[in-house]
Amino acid sequence: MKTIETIAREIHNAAVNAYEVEQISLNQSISLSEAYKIQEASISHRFQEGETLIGIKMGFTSEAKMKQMGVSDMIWGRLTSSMLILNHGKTHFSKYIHPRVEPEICFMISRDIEGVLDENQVKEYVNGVAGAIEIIDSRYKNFKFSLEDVVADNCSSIGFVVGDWHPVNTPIKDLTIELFIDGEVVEKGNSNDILGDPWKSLAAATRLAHQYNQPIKAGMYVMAGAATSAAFIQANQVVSANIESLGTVTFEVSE
Ligand code: OOG
Ligand code: MG
Repeated sequence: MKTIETIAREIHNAAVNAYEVEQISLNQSISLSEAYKIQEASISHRFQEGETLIGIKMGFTSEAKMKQMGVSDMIWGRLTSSMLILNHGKTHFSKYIHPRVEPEICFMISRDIEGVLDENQVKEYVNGVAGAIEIIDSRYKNFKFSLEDVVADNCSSIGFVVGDWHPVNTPIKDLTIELFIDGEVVEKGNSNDILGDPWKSLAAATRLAHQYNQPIKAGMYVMAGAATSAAFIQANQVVSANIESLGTVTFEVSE
């Protein structure tokens, strides 16, 4: 049996050096709470290497994602400073193992959140909403995992791109969302596919963050989770997402 610290170190090394590892659950069973401890310990290596926490992300907030990955519960992970990619920017394929992209909505937190808030209360703590793309890159072979495996692996986080910020009162319900690779639509969905209302994802984030003692601070990004299934990307592609009324987010994948 490996310790939490050993597993955390192995996953961290795999993530920062872009190589795949065996799913933990194939060799030993871990509980969900141990999985979150592995995530925390693994991300603490990033902090020791100079990164900072810049936000949190929600996962499996849509039916499409749960079905695609064969899991059935919401999860959350940590976004660190190396993960932010500029809109219209570039990323290098060599940073990744088998990356996928998914269209999301992102919130900018304006005031520290202490407790658990509902989908109306959270609006008082946000000063911007934006369309976004998340790049996910499971460290596990064949992108296969149990719920505990993916939580330990910081929910496959590796990158995210945020579009232009819009005021907090911009309607974000019932928006058409399209994901493009090289100009071709590869996924299409609606913002209501995120828990029926993306604000509910931020409310859920306050609940999970509170449960796991993770403060959500002013200035943090919160990613609401994908509205559609995720699509694999390759080098030399241009990825974009169009989120109705929030605009277009795009980046280029070079060698
Ligand atoms: C886990 C991450 C899920 C989302 O938006 O649902 C996620 C994965 O699919 O690898 O980020
Ligand atoms: Mg995501």
